[in-house]
Amino acid sequence: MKTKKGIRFAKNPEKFIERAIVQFVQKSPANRRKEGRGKYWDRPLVGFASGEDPLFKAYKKIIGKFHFTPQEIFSLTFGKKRKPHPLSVISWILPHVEEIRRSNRKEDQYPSRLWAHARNFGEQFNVKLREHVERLLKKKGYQAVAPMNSPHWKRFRSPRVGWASKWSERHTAYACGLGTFGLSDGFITPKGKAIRVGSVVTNLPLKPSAKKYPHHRANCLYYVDRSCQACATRCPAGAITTKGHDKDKCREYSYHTVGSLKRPEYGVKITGCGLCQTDVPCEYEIPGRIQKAYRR
Ligand code: B12
Repeated sequence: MKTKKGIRFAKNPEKFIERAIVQFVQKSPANRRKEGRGKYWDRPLVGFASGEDPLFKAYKKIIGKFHFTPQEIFSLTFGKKRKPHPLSVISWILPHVEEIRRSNRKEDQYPSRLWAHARNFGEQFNVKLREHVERLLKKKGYQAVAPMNSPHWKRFRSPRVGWASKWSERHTAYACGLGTFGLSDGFITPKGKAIRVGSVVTNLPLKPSAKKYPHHRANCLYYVDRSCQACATRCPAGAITTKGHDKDKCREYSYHTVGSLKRPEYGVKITGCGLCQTDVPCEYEIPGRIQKAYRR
């Protein structure tokens, strides 16, 4: 089977999968806005990691024992094999389209209606994209699971790291070489921080993507030279300081203050907030100064 541009699955499975994800984002009706014209998501970035990447074991310490390794979620889904197959992880970044980012940039207290719709309907699209990738791999004879679509996935408050879950899309994207964390905890990629993330674990062998960044905070100006705290200034909840991100304050604001009190005005169940993701130097790119340093 070939994609429209003639990429053969057997010859180049990484390119084939990347192309399939790009095409789904471009063509799926679920990525068309419910109100007005346009889309939620622009062209995605796609990366790959080995299921045996030592980072996944390290996440047991960095996040908590509860965080699945690829092997754990795969075995829970498909049963334990005596000799486990080598696994791969596919991760993608969905950048908000310019119009949605622009609408949120203008706000200083609550998210724009468009942003709230992207949080609600755009994540529904992300769920469909995870299913699409699972189906595609099954059609090719491989097993695949999107941890966030699995009944085994849960979110909760851990005593040590606060709000967390059994599969972190951002830590997975970091293992796939797609970006790094910022002062706000936001994940900063070559397409910026105004993004959402998704992933799938499979027994299809895939070549891991290069890891371009020297450490897990390398794309954030604050951690490079303390020159920026724009996300902290933007946060209407006072949840971001030089000590980092107060997840309880952030959650209280985006779920309670915006999510329940203002919900009727948005007409969607989940609104998000995302002011820290827009009108900041890392909104749509890795800040220029950091990019230049990578080129040297
Ligand atoms: C729980 C949750 C929340 C909680 C807590 C967020 C958090 N920091 O974990 C609350 C309710 C506060 C929240 C808020 C928002 N969320 Co939220 N949330 C999640 C969810 C469901 C789980 C996150 C999780 O498991 N985290 C695990 C914990 C441990 O991660 P952490 O504390 O950030 O990790 C830190 C340490 O591990 C540290 N670290 C220390 N040492 C090391 C070493 C290494 C090697 C590494 C890699 C890291 C590391 O790095 C991190 C940063 O400090 C994910 C979906 C998913 N399954 O991933 C979405 C997700 C994180 N949320 C997302 C978004 C968009 C938001 C909002 C902007 C709301 C909105 N949509 O408008 C806000 C603000 C987010 C922010 N500033 O982080 C996106 C992230 C987009 C981005 N650019 O980062 C995600 C990935 C959803 C998605 N599918 O795209 N969210």
